[in-house]
Amino acid sequence: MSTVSTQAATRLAEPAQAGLSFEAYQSLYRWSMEDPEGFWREQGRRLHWFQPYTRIEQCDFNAENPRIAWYEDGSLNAAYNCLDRHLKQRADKTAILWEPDDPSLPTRRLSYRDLHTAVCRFANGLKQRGIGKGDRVAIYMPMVPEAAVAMLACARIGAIHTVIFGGFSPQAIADRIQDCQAKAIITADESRRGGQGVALKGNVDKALADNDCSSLETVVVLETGDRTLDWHGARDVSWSNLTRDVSDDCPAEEMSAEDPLFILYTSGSTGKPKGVLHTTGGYLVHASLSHEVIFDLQEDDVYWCAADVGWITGHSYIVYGPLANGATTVMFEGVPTWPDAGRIGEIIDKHQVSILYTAPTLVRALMAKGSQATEASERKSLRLLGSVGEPINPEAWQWYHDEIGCGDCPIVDTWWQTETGGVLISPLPSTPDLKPGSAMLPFFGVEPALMDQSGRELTAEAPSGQALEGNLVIKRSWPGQARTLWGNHQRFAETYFSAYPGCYFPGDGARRDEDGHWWITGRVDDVLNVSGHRLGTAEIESALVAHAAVAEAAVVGYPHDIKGQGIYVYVTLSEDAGQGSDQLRRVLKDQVRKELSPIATPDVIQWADGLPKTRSGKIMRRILRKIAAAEYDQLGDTSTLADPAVVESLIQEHKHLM
Ligand code: 6R9
Repeated sequence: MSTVSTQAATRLAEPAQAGLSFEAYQSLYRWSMEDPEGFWREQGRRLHWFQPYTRIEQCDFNAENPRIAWYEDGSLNAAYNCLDRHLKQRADKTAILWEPDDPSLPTRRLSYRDLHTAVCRFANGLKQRGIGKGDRVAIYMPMVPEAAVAMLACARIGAIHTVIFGGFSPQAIADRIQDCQAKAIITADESRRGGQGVALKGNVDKALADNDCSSLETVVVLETGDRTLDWHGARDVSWSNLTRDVSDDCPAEEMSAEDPLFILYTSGSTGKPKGVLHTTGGYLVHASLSHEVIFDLQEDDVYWCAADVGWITGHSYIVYGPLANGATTVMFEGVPTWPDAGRIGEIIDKHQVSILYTAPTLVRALMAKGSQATEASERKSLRLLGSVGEPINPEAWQWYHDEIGCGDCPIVDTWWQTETGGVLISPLPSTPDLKPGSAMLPFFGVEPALMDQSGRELTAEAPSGQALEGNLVIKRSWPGQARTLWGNHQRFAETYFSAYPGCYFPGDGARRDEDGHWWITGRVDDVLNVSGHRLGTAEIESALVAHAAVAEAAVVGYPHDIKGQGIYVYVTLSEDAGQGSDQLRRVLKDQVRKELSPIATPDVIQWADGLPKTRSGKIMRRILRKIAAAEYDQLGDTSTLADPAVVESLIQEHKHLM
């Protein structure tokens, strides 16, 4: 394993090989704050550059026109760094260890050599279809090694991939293809989860049939089973045909550090999902450095991140970070609670997994099953646990620590986002006195601060031992930061840089305690976090009002034992829709599933004659959130309401529903 940086090792208390001590973390962090150029110049050397960089950072958090660039004059290739570079020493090491949904089917192991060959062949296939540098390619795949092959093949030829989560609907696929004008989509006949098959190719066909996706020329289909497919003449090609007569050799395209690597769509508080754009050099430095240091990666680790490649966690910590570090990364096709709650433990024992990285929602789901989740496995191979996606409540943290980790493994609670590319706030395994529920300390180069509503920096004025709470901001750039939103730099500026000029605003609230440790308190905007998935209330609302019976809909989150947040919907029916009924509730839930995704399905639908609005017509979600949480006595100031009587009737109806 490479050390934090071979050169910098002389300036470290000890190399990462032995695990970074807390003192080493502190001195490296200090270095990254006092001499960011020197620090990041050094860390950039962990990658292979075709053309070495001389410039380190050109960043300006300008509120109207932010500009972020790292290692700008260097050139490299992400796939080369994840594959070719390891062939000398690790050709036979397992790169991807694949565990199928059906536990009775065999595991697949792809060595670095196998993966390199598969990527080169597939990349050559894409080239034959006229795909090259700068073209956008959508990937809508199950959790199979070919999903990673497809990503890396795009990276190899300089095409920009956009992975679409396999649970998304045809409409969501079409929206993304249209937004980035994708030239090709790579999919499979089906995905298998929990013993059920989902027709991925069928969803793609529907997306393309019902929408104008004229940019799209090629559909590549991986055939994994015997599902019958509709083949569309020149447009569709099977994976096996595409790679039949191609060479094993495909030179890696020389990319500028600031050339795009991928777009990943994520929900915002308004409008359609945003195409978050990541570039090549800085992203890969950050993903690989954070992966090595935060997970204290050792050469013989079996590392399992139980996320989906459709999310940023899958990009940075299943594919790019681990493979850039030459690690063995586990990919799991299925559902962690199927066939039963013991599956996670069985996979850990079967593959001797040493590092497990997952989301609090899964921990809570297992916790609810009690001993069923742990009795059939030993989990002795584990030495480190990670958490990501949402705040982890202390009970779940403790259970994860005591039961899954047998009381022996530190937990790294990693706070970050699609937009941050990699982890920004997290303990290291060596951080003393881990606090359940706290993301603890900033990663190298990350300078967090707290703001109040009026834009005053709380952290600037308070003494270091004082506890504070406010809106979290990051005061300077880091290499993995998103550079823009695809085709909409203005929305990028407005969303992240306008609230607190000179700072990046992630949309989360946080607390810094007396010891200087950070606690993320959750979203402060209209974004929900349901089972670790980000969902915009606006998207769900527009899926609902698309139904003729709905005049108006307002969506809020409410506390949910397993999901963290559940989806609570207030619906005002249109005049001629008649009375609300359970039948209509089912229809509306179905509408959201189809328009967006099953993960966006409302948990509760409450009929509302009216919604609480200001005189200017803005829905006061704050009040709706309190009612959904049954906190009727904490509604706060209701004096700006146009019609205060609405609130009482909403409360009565809520009591009636619960
Ligand atoms: C990586 C990822 C980002 C949002 C983020 C925050 C929440 C993520 C967290 C956490 C508390 C943690 N979040 N990790 N909250 N503690 N350790 O999840 O990206 O899907 O973009 O979601 O998730 O609210 O703003 P993404």
